[in-house]
Amino acid sequence: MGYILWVLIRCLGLIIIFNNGEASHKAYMHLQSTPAINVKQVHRTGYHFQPTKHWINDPNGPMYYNGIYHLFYQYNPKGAVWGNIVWAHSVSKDLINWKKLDPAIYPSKPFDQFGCWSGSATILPGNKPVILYTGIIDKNNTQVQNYAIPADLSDPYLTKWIKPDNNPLIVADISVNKTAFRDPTTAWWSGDDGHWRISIGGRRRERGMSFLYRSRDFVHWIKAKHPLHSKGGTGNWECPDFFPVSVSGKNGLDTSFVGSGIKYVLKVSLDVTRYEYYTLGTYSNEKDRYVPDEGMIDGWNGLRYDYGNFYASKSFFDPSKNRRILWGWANESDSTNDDVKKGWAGIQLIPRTILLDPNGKQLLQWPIEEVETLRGKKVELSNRKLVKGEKVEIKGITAAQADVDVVFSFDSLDKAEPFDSNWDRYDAQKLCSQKGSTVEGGLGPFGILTLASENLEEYTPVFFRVFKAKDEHLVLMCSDATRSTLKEGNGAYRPSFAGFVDVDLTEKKLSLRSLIDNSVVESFGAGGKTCITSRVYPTLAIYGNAHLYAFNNGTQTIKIDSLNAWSMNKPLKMNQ
Ligand SMILES: *[C@@H]1O[C@H](CO)[C@@H](O)[C@H](O)[C@H]1NC(C)=O
Ligand SMILES: *[C@@H]1O[C@H](CO)[C@@H](O)[C@H](O)[C@H]1NC(C)=O
Ligand SMILES: *[C@@H]1O[C@H](CO)[C@@H](O)[C@H](O)[C@H]1NC(C)=O
Ligand SMILES: *[C@H]1O[C@@H](CO)[C@H](O)[C@@H](O)[C@@H]1NC(C)=O
Repeated sequence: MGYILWVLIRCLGLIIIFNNGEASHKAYMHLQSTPAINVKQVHRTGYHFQPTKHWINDPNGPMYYNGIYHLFYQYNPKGAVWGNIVWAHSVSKDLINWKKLDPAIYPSKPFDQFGCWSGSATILPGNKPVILYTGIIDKNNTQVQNYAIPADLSDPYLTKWIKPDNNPLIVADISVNKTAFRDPTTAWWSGDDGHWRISIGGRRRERGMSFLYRSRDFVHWIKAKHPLHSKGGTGNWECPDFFPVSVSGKNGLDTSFVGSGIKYVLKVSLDVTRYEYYTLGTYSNEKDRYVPDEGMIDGWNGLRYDYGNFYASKSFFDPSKNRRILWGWANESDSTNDDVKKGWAGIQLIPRTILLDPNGKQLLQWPIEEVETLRGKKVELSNRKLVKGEKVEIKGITAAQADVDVVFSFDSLDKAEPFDSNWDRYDAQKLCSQKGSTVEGGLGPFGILTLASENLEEYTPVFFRVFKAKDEHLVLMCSDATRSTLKEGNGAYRPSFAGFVDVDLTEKKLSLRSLIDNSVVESFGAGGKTCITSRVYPTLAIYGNAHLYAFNNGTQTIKIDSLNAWSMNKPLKMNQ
């Protein structure tokens, strides 16, 4: 069962790929313990969560406990590539200002000596937090599930964590592939039968799977006969997240909530595509099975949290504001070589609140309200027409670090381009690569140009384009990194990320909000129905030389109903 499957020689030297060549994390052995010599500041974010240096990936065990938000995350303390992973730990009172603590969990025991991978937190009755995480126990990448508890519940920051000796709690039985058995969820409590449940990601051959385990005491766990859910042909499932959403309410729900008027969300991170997919469905306590709603697409044509750089996300319930908050990780889009030179790689995206769309068919995500406290200088624009080929500069704010919220309107849908029936309805990204911002259209492309240089040598457009299909209009939303940088880069990763927006066009309006932060553009279309995150590395459009425009390249005149844009401040304390 060798885990070293491919050994490639590249310009960087030896690269070893885990997991049968599926993406996961490439291990650049010789760079794993090469500390950053100097940390390059350009392209570092101003208001996103980032440690001062080195590699980060998955957010882990987010929770709110006694007035403090905790964020743990996968971190390499020794270098800017994946490796030496520990659970780094930061705390905050407002989800904006962060204080860095010592790593909470790191390899030290037989049940985790080869790695402390992702997991979740649960607050047990009596207000007792517990973390479940995946431990790697040997060189063959064998995965087990462990728990850790705070050493001192009276320490407001829960600085120290203990890994009791009765670990591991769960080892793979014979039916489970033990090298694809990881990322336990927050536990939920079913109410009637007195059992806790958790789910763990994995696979059975090419069938992606979310295993289900039950326990009465949180120590003895028994695998349920059936997984919570599975789907053939989707490959390994990582980082499952399972939680209820309210059908009509405006509040988030605790993971253990039991009652009527709810739907469930099952999200999985597909290792094969490196995107996250979710379905909405029902879950019954008695059967202990999750069933996606009729019409939900289960697999990589399905709904995504984000159509760009967003992976391994995890949500938690925040009882202080009765909301469910989602944390997601964005990796870099530059090369490993660049990451080593920068001395850092990976950011956590701005936390998002999650609610069910009133249409019941998808989720809505929106940046947490706290991010608005960072808004500084504001500029506004309203009732501004944009004819074909026109663009207007949004001046007076720091365009490299900004929050932009705009509502576009148009008088008619008549000029929407026909949607060719040969196009793949599910490959929005391909369509966006053919119908980019420079390709004249009818209704659209219109939107904003972020991180743009003065003469548009570089820019990352975020825009809509409306098509007329047989009996409906299709709204394409793109965040296109193709022209984001002048930097040479054969084969560099500069995707034209895109998704369709399931929005009612009766009012002939489309809204767009983008959080722009030096090397990241996080965009929310139509109030958070479709979200796209891009990582980009401009060479000219940096700091004070970045510009922001609104544009229209379609024959249909567009109106900016309202546009509000703010310079964004840095938090006073970011994880120093
Ligand atoms: C790892 O796998 C190899 C090949 O199957 C086996 O010979 C070896 O004993 C395993 N090592 C451990 C520590 O499990
Ligand atoms: C077990 O999982 C690993 C990692 O995803 C994969 O490489 C291997 O092929 C799987 N084994 C089987 C029998 O499916
Ligand atoms: C609009 O289209 C023209 C002509 O193709 C192109 O030169 C211009 O760059 C486009 N604008 C944007 C923002 O892409
Ligand atoms: C982020 O980096 C790009 C470029 O290297 C890869 O193509 C993506 O697969 C990767 N995404 C994740 C989630 O690892």
